[in-house]
Amino acid sequence: MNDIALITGATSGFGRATARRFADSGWSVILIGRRQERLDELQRELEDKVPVLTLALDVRDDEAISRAIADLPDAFRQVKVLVNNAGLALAPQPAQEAELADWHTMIDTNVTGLVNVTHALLPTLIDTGAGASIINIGSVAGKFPYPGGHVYGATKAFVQQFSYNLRCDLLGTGVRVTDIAPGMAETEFTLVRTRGDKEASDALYRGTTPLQPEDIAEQIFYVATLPAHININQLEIMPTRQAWSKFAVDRD
Ligand code: NDP
Ligand code: 8X3
Repeated sequence: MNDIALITGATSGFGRATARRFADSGWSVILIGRRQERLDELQRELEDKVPVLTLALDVRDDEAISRAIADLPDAFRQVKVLVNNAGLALAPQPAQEAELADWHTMIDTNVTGLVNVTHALLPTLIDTGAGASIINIGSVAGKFPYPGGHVYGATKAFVQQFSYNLRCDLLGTGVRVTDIAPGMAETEFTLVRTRGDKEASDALYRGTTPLQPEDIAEQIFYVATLPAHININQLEIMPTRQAWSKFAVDRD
């Protein structure tokens, strides 16, 4: 039987590239996202290679998530790798100008959605045991504050600490946990963050060399396929052409 990976946010960016990466190496994939037509498209692309199950779900819907996991068909039941990737940033403006609804959406997706899927799959992953992995997609924004990062960065700080705390509780089960923290990567992320402003999105990536979705997919696959006795706690990955900046100071 093939190894099985469940990937959230598989309709775009890192998640879609990760689905392709695992399928290329013969893994069965369970793909979660809200956009059915994107899931169908990816299924058509991959199903000649490997078994593919698509679940058009919103990770914020805990009941739908736990029902879908409980009802997984036998051929997809014994999940070995969970990639908690679904997530988004909204409201790039300063905190004092952001809509409360956008803050809620980020928390509901990046925090609540991630714990919903994790909670539903933990018994399976523990049953899989040695070699199983939870790979959570955090961000450099969870470690380094920047203007406009407010709730987005805070949700990614949660992802880091939740990942570390999970490791403590899963000690002895064989289940590994990794927080992958990428920097600037060219996906639909900025299009979502700016509510469809293609020019702003293109401008952010223009004239530099951002990470590509395949770069992160390769790291996710690497972490997931290391020998079972190795746990990468965190991987922080930036483009070579991105670095930190100096502190800002308010002056008279
Ligand atoms: P994309 O916008 O390209 O992809 C986001 C994915 O998340 C889509 O597949 C989307 O699917 C899914 N998603 C969003 N909300 C939900 C939801 N409520 N339920 C189910 N799926 C959802 O962005 P990225 O690939 O860049 O983002 C993936 C992850 O990487 C996110 O967690 C992001 O925070 C993180 N990240 C991104 C970086 C970047 O610079 N791009 C850097 C660091 C971290 P659909 O809309 O179909 O539901
Ligand atoms: C996404 C990367 O730098 O836009 O998490 O916050 S950044």
